[in-house]
Amino acid sequence: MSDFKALAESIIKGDSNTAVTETQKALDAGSDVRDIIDNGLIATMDEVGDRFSKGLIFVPQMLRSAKTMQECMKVLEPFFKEGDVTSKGKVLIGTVKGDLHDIGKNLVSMMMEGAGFTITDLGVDVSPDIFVQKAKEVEPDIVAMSALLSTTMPSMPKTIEALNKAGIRAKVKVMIGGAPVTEKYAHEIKADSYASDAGSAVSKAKELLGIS
Ligand code: B1M
Repeated sequence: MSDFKALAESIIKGDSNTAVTETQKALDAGSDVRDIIDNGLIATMDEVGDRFSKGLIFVPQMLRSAKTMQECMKVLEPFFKEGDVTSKGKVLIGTVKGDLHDIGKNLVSMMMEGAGFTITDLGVDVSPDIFVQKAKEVEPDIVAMSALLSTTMPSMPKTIEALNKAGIRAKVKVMIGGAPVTEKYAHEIKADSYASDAGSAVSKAKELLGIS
């Protein structure tokens, strides 16, 4: 595992220029993209979350760190592409109603797109009605929901119920994820799949659609 101290410090400070330079440096030094994401970017956002919980930083600082991390992800995005990118299926993805966290959802989208899925990203704060309306338009193979707040997780079963009522639940697979979400919760709300991170979201999506 590489040392991402300077990268971590720049993300914590919200210093985008240095963070982008450090990300590029890590790539140039031969670090694995997955290592940079997991141990450089995500580990730092966990540290940011801890500092927020302890009252050492507040929402504006958390937001600056988030924006800085998104800049770093842009540097890494080209490396997500797999060789063969003929469409593997359509994925409709969004962060659920009431929830504005989109970094994890964006990472999942990028990796899925890189793996050959066609993504329709509905953004954040997506209500069950919008999921249904867009599912009718796009006819996705997978409806993917992200939630980062324990208070917004209940919007997941509400969305599944809305898909049911609209008569499209049987036509789509539902995948859920996000830090407070668990496999057990996925079973409880009758989602078809749960993924703990963006990499496993890709393999779970392939599994759901029976492709290798
Ligand atoms: Co917020 N926030 N936040 N925040 N924030 C958390 C989530 C929190 C854990 C911080 C803390 O207290 N330690 C806490 C939630 C507690 C809880 O409910 N369990 C929290 C809180 C409380 C809040 C506010 C309520 C704060 C306030 O206003 N008082 C507020 C809520 C706003 C709202 O949404 N309505 C808020 C606001 C914000 C910002 C806007 C400032 C900013 C988000 C900016 C943005 O996303 N554009 C922010 C941030 C940055 C965080 C932390 C620090 C980092 C989140 C992140 O981006 N992580 C976060 C603490 C933490 O996570 N440790 C925190 C990196 C990202 C790559 O990981 O999103 O987990 P993650 O995604 C992972 C997996 O979860 C998975 O794949 C990714 C990894 O590969 N995954 C999926 C995600 N979605 C998936 C979907 C899938 C499959 C996998 O399939 C569909």
